[in-house]
Amino acid sequence: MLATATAAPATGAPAGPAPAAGSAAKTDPDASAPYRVTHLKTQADVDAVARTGAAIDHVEHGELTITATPAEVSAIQRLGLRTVAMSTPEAGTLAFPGADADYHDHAETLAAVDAIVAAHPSRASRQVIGKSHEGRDIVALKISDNVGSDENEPEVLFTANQHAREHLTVEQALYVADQLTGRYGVDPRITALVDSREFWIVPMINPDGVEYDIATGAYRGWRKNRQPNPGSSAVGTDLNRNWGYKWACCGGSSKYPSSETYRGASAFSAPETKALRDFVLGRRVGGVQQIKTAIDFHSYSELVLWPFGYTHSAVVPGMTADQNAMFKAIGQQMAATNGYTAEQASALYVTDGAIDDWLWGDQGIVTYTFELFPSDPAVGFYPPASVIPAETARNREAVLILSEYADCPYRAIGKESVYCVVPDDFSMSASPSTATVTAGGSVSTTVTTTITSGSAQPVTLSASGLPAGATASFSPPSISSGGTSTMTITTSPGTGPASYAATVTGTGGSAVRATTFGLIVNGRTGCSAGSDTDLPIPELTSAQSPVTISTCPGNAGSASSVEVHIVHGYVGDLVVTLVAPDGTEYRLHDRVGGSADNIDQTFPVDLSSEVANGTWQLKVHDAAFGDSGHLDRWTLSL
Ligand code: 0X9
Ligand code: CA
Ligand code: CA
Ligand code: ZN
Repeated sequence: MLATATAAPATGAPAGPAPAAGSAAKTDPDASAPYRVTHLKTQADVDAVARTGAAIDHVEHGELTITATPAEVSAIQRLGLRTVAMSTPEAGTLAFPGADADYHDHAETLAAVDAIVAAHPSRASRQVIGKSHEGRDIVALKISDNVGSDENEPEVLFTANQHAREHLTVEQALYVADQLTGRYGVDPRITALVDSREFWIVPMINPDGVEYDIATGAYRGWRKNRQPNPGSSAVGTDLNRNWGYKWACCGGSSKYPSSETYRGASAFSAPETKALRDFVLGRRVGGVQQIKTAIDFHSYSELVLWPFGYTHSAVVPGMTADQNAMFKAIGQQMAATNGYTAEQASALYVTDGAIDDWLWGDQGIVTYTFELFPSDPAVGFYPPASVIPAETARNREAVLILSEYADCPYRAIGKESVYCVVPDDFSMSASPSTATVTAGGSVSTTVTTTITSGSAQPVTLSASGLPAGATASFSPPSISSGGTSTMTITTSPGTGPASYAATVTGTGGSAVRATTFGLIVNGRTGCSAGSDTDLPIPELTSAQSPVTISTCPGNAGSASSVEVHIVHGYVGDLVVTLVAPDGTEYRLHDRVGGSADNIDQTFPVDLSSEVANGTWQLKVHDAAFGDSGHLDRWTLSL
């Protein structure tokens, strides 16, 4: 809710927004006030009014509703147009007493965001993307499945409230957040979107302006931020003229700080636009902008607007005919669901430095500006809170449509095959993914390829990382992606006992993919032995665990292994040695590992100069005072 509530003008009054507070309007020669401008004949007249720096709040039938300084009013009159001052609602004349309580001020907006995060911690998270001039947090809400990880999903951005007095836009953003979280698992369309998209909602870009607008008990009709302007008593920059694409190019913003459309001293001179810009730039991964579609919410006039705003031309550098057709198609589809009017932003009047031109022109994000309820200037910027549920729900369908297009907006003109071609790709897996074989034996697994995008491609299979002397064969050796093949690995009799990670590679026509296959080779039959008897390892003492091998012909292998499991609180104390039947010692572990707990390790060792049969010992020596433990079990494979 807003902290205070004043009404919109009395119904029927020819009034729109509230101006600067009544007394201030009389004492400050620069103060803006609402006017109607009549007797316009052409679009050029509208652009000429915009060029004076006046903020055009509404355009209809050759009449404008504006907010302008006295100098701007004079300039408009010099154009031969007539201006009519509009009535100013007084503080306390409550046409809708108490009715504005449901609007959210800054603190309440943050609380609403926090409540959503608390209720849906796995799908909603909040971050502060920057601070306003007066130091208030500007917050972004993320909504997605697995919200904690940055997944490779098309991202969608909703922003609101660049203009302070456009309070309904905050409610619109919170409505979208509520739907995406509260309807998850209930509405299959929402569930699918939240699972396949990453949503970002910035519900209040201009918190200083909001708090100023509502601070006194009478709405001030404030539009800009609250940043002072050096050398001027006039406060504030129009955030929607401060963006760095064609900034100040075309007479669509003012250089005068007193103007309602003051563009700022330079592009992104306002901390609020800079914070949002940096957030958007931060959404690039490997140079690719992840945000694909966006809506910036404003009020009022019930419009769906697309770029560019800086020019009346539809097709210009940065906007091809196909892109323009795509914007128009999606814009019209959305407008068909909410009853708004769909048109290029400049059809209203030329602006430069607006967010939509930057998001599209600089970042390639398919961005719309929505001007919300009402269409009637007599209701203007301050509709009663009773309209919030219906007027925010009114845009539900349009929001979902644009979100669904985030994977490929060009689908709207049937050109996904031209602009959204994903390369043919596939993934690979092996089942089983690990297998055990005795040296000299063979083992099989099924290698499956799965198409992950595009269409099928021929894939040739091969394997690497096998033990020495082993071979892999595939049946069939070549498949079409989506198909399977049986891989058979045959090991040689002399293969040492160990675990091997083989890599199975599928070389396709347009992608190369791989999977790993774990191969555990057991030693020769009759050539391994182990002990499962716990053996204490007292402080500063040696302990020996014997095993006997009696059925292994000839010498041990060059790739023999000793699997050791010792429970100990300080492995840096330990020296672990394998003692051959003839007394030769092989050091396996020599006081490394510091304070780490336990040894659970398989040590490869070349025992080819040892006769296999006989009694082998694992000797464990505790070389330092302070910790003790025990040998849990060990296995020798020759
Ligand atoms: O003038 C604006 O910034 C927006 N209208 S408002 O009455 N809410 O101030 C419209 C911006 C539309 N986009 C562009 N013209 N680029
Ligand atoms: Ca996700
Ligand atoms: Ca992502
Ligand atoms: Zn606006």
